[in-house]
Amino acid sequence: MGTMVSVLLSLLLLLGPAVPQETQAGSYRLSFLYTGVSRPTDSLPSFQATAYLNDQVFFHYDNKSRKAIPLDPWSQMEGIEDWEKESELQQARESIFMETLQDIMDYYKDREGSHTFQGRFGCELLNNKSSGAFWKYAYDGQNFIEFNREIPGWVPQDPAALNTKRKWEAEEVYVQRAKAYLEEECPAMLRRYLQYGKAFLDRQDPPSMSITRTPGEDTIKCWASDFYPQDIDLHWIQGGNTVETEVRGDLLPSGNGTYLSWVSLTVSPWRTKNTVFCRIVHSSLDQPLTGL
Ligand SMILES: *[C@@H]1O[C@H](CO)[C@@H](O)[C@H](O)[C@H]1NC(C)=O
Ligand SMILES: *[C@@H]1O[C@H](CO)[C@@H](O)[C@H](O)[C@H]1NC(C)=O
Ligand SMILES: CC(=O)N[C@H]1CO[C@H](CO)[C@@H](O)[C@@H]1O
Repeated sequence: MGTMVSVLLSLLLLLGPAVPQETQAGSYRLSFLYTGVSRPTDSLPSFQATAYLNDQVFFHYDNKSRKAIPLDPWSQMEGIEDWEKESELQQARESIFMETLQDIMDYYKDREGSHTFQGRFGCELLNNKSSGAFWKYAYDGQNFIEFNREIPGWVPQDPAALNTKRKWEAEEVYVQRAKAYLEEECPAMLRRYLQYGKAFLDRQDPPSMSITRTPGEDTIKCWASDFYPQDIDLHWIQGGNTVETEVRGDLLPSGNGTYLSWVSLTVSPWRTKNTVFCRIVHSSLDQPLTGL
């Protein structure tokens, strides 16, 4: 039981999910996304964890490497984290997380097929003050259990989660630990990371524009690439008026933390080259970019 307790404590200390979202000015988020699957494949490890600072991937851990591996530019920030310790922490969390997945599958006698367990947790700072936190789990895509800081305690959202709640609240200190993680430790970690990485998160990378036309198709595309932050306004103008967007491409992280987006336009005879142009508005630009 002693081992169980210390593992659970470290789990509570460390658990958190994160999903990339836009953040308002002066607001920063540290978040974690955990995914466990009952049927791992070559490309899908049984367990993986991704940590984010705002919408930027901070580090990645999985059941194959068993190591927390920071991405650029974080990997070059000497002292931002002790990666050996972080790896050990993720290993401890992995075992609790996978044990919980097993408990749920046992409860439902879900022996067949592939099952997924996900956890998301994290915290936010607004003007250096703790401004939000969350900690929740989903089983096969359905809400499973969530931490409520007011109660404080775990709120089951699924019959099997009653057992999980019992386990995670077996001692009052577990609950206090989870609350303290969200309200104190996580914001403190985030403050520390910001000492190293605030400038990177605050950076303004201006988009570059390009127009492409696929031969044989009657649409042209206006691309904005390599920009940061994510929020962008990209549209076609015809005869001085904004053309209602027909098709817009998703914002795709380019792999180095910048984004890519496009908007297409059907070329018809009345839209001549001279009257149609593309316009990009982004926080990094004093003046909108225009062009064809
Ligand atoms: C942010 O808040 C922490 C804790 O309240 C404090 O120690 C730190 O000095 C603050 N930092 C800034 C830049 O205000
Ligand atoms: C990001 O990657 C894109 C495409 O690989 C490249 O064109 C761009 O210069 C890179 N931007 C930065 C800031 O490294
Ligand atoms: C390398 C390694 O530790 N792999 C582990 C991944 O997870 C499975 C199931 O949880 C373990 O059986 C492996 O040992």
